[in-house]
Amino acid sequence: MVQFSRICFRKFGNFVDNLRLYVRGGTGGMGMPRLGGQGGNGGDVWVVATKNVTLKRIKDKYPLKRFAAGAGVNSSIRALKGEKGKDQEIFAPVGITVTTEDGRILGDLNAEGDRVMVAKGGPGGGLYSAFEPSKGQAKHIRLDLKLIADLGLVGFPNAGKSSLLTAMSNATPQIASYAFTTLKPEIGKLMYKDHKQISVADLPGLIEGAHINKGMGHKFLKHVERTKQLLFVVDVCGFQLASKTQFRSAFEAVQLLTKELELYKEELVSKPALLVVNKMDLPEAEDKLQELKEQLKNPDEFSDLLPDNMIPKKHMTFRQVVPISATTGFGIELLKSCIRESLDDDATLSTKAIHRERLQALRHPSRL
Ligand SMILES: Nc1nc2c(ncn2[C@@H]2O[C@H](COP(=O)(O)OP(=O)(O)OP(=O)(O)O)[C@@H](O)[C@H]2O)c(=O)[nH]1
Ligand SMILES: [Mg+2]
Repeated sequence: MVQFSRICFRKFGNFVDNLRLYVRGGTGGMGMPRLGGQGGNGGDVWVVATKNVTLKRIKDKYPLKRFAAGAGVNSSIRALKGEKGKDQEIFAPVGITVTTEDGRILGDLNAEGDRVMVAKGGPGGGLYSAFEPSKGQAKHIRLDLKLIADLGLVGFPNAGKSSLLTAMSNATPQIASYAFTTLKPEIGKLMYKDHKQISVADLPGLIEGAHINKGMGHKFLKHVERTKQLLFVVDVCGFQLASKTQFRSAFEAVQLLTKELELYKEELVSKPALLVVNKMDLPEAEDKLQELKEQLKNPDEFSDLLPDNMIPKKHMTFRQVVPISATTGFGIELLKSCIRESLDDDATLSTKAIHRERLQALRHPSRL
């Protein structure tokens, strides 16, 4: 098992969901004082959304991660107005946000062909600059892969997250009996009879210490941050990562997952969440489910097996606890309706809040 995870960690290194690049616009061309000639502007650098490109491919193809546009052409006797320098296009995947290094958003690439200018070329030299050209803008930018789903699956490895996604949706993630089968996020769509669709992100399993980058680490907690609600998935029989690590019951798994979220960002623990108790087809599952439910009623009483620093400050409040078996299909339809209900409830609440705000604004415009 341990060996397996090592191999997987190495493989995991292949998935890149953000990239830092250096970009520089072209320098302007020289003007010509004698004849009043204007140098060409430097070329600009663009990020362009393109099909079949991954951040990993950009990283491999351009290991220096530097992109510079061409210089503007100097003014000459044959062409008093110099030509503009060649633009540089960086082909990037659809679904990324382009930001400056300090997080200011420069633009989103949501559809193929969308483009964002990231570094402007310097103006060519001319009358107003004593014929001296300027340098192009130069900066570091970040490309950040967005993964926006309504729901994020949160669980230890092997809990059956991918099996659940397969049972509920059209997605076909890899499923296997070893830990860390899922190495990168995958989105599945839940379809409802009235054509409503809900997207669910299958995320790699978290382990104790995820917040300090153990296992898949921070990388994926960031995606949890972006989903509207959370779907905790636990194995009713508990979990053990390797023979040397401690066995954790379903209840402890819930506590540890909560702690990992809390340590990463405390607000995550307040997100609306459902708890899915999987593998109900296994022997003694029913008894274990009852035990878990009891423990969840009084979490403080049952946390004694966990080290103090792994007991969450605040417990997750689950809107529902839904027992299922991803293998036999037991409970899947019920879960789908619980998910729908939970998201619909929130949507109604936020519409009401917006209406209330507008009403307030109409009544007391001065308070705005
Ligand atoms: N008995 C039983 N086994 C299940 C059930 N759901 C999943 N499994 C098995 O549990 C193992 C792990 O399932 P996955 O769906 O890959 O688990 P995961 O949570 O996605 O795991 P990682 O991707 O490693 O985080 C596989 O061997 C599945 O066949 C279930 O309802 N009952
Ligand atoms: Mg998986």
